[in-house]
Amino acid sequence: MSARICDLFGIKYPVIQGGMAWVATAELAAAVSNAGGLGIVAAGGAPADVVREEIRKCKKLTDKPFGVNVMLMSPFAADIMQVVVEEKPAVIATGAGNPGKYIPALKEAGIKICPVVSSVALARKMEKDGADAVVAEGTESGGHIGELTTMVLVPQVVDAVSIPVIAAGGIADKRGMIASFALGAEGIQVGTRFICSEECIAHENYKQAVIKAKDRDAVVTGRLNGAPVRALKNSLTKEYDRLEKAGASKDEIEQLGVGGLRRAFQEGDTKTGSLMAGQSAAMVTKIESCADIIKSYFEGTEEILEAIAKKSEVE
Ligand code: TUI
Repeated sequence: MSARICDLFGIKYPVIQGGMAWVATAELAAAVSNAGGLGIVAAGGAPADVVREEIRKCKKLTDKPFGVNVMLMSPFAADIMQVVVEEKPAVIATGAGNPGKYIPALKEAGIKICPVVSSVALARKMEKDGADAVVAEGTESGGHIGELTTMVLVPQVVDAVSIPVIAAGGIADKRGMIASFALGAEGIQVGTRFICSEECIAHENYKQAVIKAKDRDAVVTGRLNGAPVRALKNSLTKEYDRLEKAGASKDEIEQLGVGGLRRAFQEGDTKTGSLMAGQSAAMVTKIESCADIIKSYFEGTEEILEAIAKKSEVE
């Protein structure tokens, strides 16, 4: 089944790298694409000219297909879409909104469209509007998140659409990948584990924070103001909670987070930086190359499949 995803994107392994703001640079995206997955350059909150440079840099670092993720809450989203139409990466992924109005121009440019969705309704709408695939992203993910878990979202999206579904959220090893395939997904999106890749240029402190994280360390802030974000617990997340509980205004709370990702990614500020990461941070134990990370999802899968066959035998 994964062949549909591999054929669609022109890749060897059905592994898509998550479009992590700041973290998903040209270096990371090119490394994932060179290793046979689909690397993604994330626009995050960057202006359009910066995104154009990052796309051009990625083109220099790989001759394999890669994608660009546009975060639709960005004030620059429309300008970035124009850049994407001009630069023509193989794939566009979107997050944090409905990309419907951009789809005709993207299709016209021959770019494959793969929106990230956190609900069945948006998945259906995206298929109707012409998306080529959807990423069904569970609440286990890092960054801006929806409500439903990967376990319940993926099969519902699979039942609702006939385009390929890529599972995301908490898929940090081959067990998660096989479980995703059991749910009907045809590919997986991996984010958090790629933060801890050799090729990711995030500050070493950010990577070590992910490696040190335990099961309940990836917490959600911003639930009350309607923009929930998952990140590793630190002084910043505690201050968010305090302000929210004290009834601070939306503006005041948003102000707190300004520059947070940059502080974590560039300066390695693990206290007041925003260390966005998914729940699977606790399952990431070392820094490896992107090629080794991808390989680890596909080596030794037979044992798991044999064990599943035994456990699900009917007498
Ligand atoms: O977009 C993401 N994850 C992100 S974006 C991001 S950048 C950021 N920086 C600072 C503060 C906040 C965010 C970090 N992480 N994931 C994909 C995703 N999309 N998750 C949930 C959604 C989503 C939510 C609501 C998609 C659509 C939607 O509603 C659309 C509609 O109109 O129905």
